[in-house]
Amino acid sequence: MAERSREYLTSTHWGTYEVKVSKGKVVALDPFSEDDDPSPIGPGIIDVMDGPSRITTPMVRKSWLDNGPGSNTNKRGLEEFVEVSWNKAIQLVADELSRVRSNFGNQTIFAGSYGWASAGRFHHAQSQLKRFLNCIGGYTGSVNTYSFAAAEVVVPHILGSFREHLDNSTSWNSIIENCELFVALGGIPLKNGQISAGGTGKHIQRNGLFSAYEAGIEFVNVSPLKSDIEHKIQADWIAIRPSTDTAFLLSLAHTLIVKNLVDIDFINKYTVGFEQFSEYLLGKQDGIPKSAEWGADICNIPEKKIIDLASAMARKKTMISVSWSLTRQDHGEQPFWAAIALASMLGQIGKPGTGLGFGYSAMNHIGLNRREMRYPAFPQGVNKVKSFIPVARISELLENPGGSFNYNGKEHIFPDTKIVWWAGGNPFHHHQDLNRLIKAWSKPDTIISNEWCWNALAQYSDIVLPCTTSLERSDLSLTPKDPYLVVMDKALEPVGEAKDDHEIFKLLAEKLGVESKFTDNKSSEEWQNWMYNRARQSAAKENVELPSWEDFKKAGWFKVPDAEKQGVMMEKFVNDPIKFPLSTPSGKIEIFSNTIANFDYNDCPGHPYWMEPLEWLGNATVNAPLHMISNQPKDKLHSQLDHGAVSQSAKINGHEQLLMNPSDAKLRGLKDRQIVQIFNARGACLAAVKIDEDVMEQVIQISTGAWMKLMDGICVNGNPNMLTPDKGTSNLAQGPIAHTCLVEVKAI
Ligand SMILES: Nc1nc2c(c(=O)[nH]1)N[C@H]1C(S)=C(S)[C@@H](COP(=O)(O)OP(=O)(O)OC[C@H]3O[C@@H](n4cnc5c(=O)[nH]c(N)nc54)[C@H](O)[C@@H]3O)O[C@H]1N2
Ligand SMILES: Nc1nc2c(c(=O)[nH]1)N[C@H]1C(S)=C(S)[C@@H](COP(=O)(O)OP(=O)(O)OC[C@H]3O[C@@H](n4cnc5c(=O)[nH]c(N)nc54)[C@H](O)[C@@H]3O)O[C@H]1N2
Ligand SMILES: [Mo]
Repeated sequence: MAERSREYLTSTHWGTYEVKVSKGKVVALDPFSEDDDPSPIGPGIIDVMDGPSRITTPMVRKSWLDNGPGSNTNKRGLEEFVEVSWNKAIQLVADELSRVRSNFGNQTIFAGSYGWASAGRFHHAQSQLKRFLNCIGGYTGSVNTYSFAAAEVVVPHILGSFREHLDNSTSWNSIIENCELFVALGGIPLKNGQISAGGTGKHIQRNGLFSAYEAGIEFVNVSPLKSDIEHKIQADWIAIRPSTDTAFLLSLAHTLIVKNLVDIDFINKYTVGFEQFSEYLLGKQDGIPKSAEWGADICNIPEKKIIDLASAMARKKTMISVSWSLTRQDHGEQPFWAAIALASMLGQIGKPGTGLGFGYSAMNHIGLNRREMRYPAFPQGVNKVKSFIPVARISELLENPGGSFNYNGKEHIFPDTKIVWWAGGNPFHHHQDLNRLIKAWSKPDTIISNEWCWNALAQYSDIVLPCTTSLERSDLSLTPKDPYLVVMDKALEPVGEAKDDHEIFKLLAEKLGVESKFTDNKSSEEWQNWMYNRARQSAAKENVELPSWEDFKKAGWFKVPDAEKQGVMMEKFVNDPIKFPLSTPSGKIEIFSNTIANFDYNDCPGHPYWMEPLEWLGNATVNAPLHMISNQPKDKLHSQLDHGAVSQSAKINGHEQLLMNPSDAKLRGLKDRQIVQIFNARGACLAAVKIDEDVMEQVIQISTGAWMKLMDGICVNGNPNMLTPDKGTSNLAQGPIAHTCLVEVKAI
């Protein structure tokens, strides 16, 4: 390649980097000049670009290759693979697609393919897969995310939309200028703010949080983990029992009523259904007032603390932030609904720096005061198949063909699944109760994956199609969530025989006679040019002038100017509820929702409601006395780059760390750095103990992301999803409930 006038640039979900290449190898990923708080995650890719963990040729599981689809499917994950040529691999996949489509129909192809893949607007693996399948009749897909499925379904009933409010969260600057008290359920974990889906230019969460602290704002960290807010912020730590936030919020709301602190004007003007809710809070029907005393008992928090906090929240300019993790729990709809009700009662929604926020520092774009931009995605076409699953019902889909499930007021049927196809996600990372998934995984005839590294997904497939990483192809990072548009340079030739996902689907499209439908007769470069120019046109409508494609490519990046005014969530509605009503049936905040009440679900009534979670410290047993929090890892994104040097350096003898309170360690005679087994009735994994007072008693914390590697049925690397329960949040959203999980720990 010719000499370049600048370093190669690349964009990842965790940041933008300058890539240094020497003798055909990546030797460094240096921080982007604009980023004063770069994430250390980036260089984690360097040592795993090639080597034994890289998939370099198409591979087929031996029984499948010898005997065809459906052969020895219980040997998935155990059996050897045979290397095949690309020609052969494409032929095998094309033949299998034709067999299944003509015998069973396209709905038997499951290609929800949930996952984060890599940044880059064009080489987005899921979009490529879905466009291809839409060219040949479609597939069964999935709806919602693992991140906050419960909120995605319930919040639109309450506020008219979830995404709109999330994407227009009140800016950090507005908080800094106006807020006095910041109450954070689930903390403000800077580890998570390293990430933003689709690319991150400049990391802003640390600066936001510390500037708020320096401005004198008081922070309260309501979380089982003290470290969910940096120690330097000196937050008041309320160590709440996991999965009890709804009870905590209800008891704050009850306290406001009995102390006459409810902002009745706000309630009357902007909400409906407060009456039903307050009857419930006061215990008019069930005889149980949801008082501070009641909440104290459930959450294991002193009653006085709840009363004092409620008063302080009413007295001061208060922001309530609810972490997304609160939705990844049994009845995960309720904490968000309860928080919206509480914030309404305080009457500070829609006002500068106060009210409500969804997960500050869950990602870098929350509170980032960016302009609202609209950019095109790689068009997926139209899916003719209408069957779908709520994303976390994957095991049930495979186990229960023809069975029914409830979702958001309707009943649906699980189709029969013959082919499962994953490109850009890792169900053996993200799904709960992996032993159940492994069993269900043996049902389909064929499992296909596009992957670049030999993780558990690749190992549990029949046909593995090796794809490039973003360092081996040109792309552009273009996401409305971040003001930086970044050229992603091809820094390296593809390793081995790896091909871009687009190229893989193009070959398949050619084989099945739909090539020009798939490519639209555009090359990859032409597609990128097309997407950029479309973005340019839409930016012009917002009075933002993006440089020409050529100038953009030359410069390497462009920053869209910040929004002129500090963003305030729901400001328009609060300033003028008649002109800008919410898209709810009443046009107002629905503290009581008739729509949801009419669904008549016993696990999701018409207003915020405390229901005991499936597993919590309130029903802990001698066999499972500890609550396990499996939160997001600080040194990687989910399972991505777990095999790389950055993630590996945080491990203890190759095992993931498990944080445990000194008293719980003492009770079990465990020492720091000791290798232990975490177990419950569903499964087990190994981990290394780290004794830490930052985690409350009876709770343990282990990050997600360790690659599943089984020995005698136990994951030796420490994947917590061996233990988590696989059940929907409720009949409403059917979201995942990973954070609701009881376990025991023992020495090995
Ligand atoms: N216990 C527990 N489980 C959880 C959570 C939790 O809090 N606790 N959190 C959940 C949440 S919020 C999420 S979002 C999920 C995340 O789950 P996933 O998004 O499935 O996790 P990733 O590891 O990011 O998976 C991305 C996969 O894409 C592959 N990949 C990267 N680039 C490319 C590419 O260009 N092409 C192709 N074909 N593949 C590529 C990577 O190698 C990787 O295997 O996990 C969920 N699971
Ligand atoms: N470095 C890094 N950053 C990430 C990711 C990653 O994999 N790595 N993943 C990204 C993705 S996809 C997502 S969806 C977001 C998720 O963002 P979050 O949902 O915020 O992620 P978590 O780390 O699971 O949870 C945040 C904190 O909530 C606390 N918590 C857990 N259960 C409870 C509870 O019952 N009550 C209370 N009050 N607190 C509780 C935990 O102590 C935890 O540290 O993070 C994103 N950011
Ligand atoms: Mo997520």
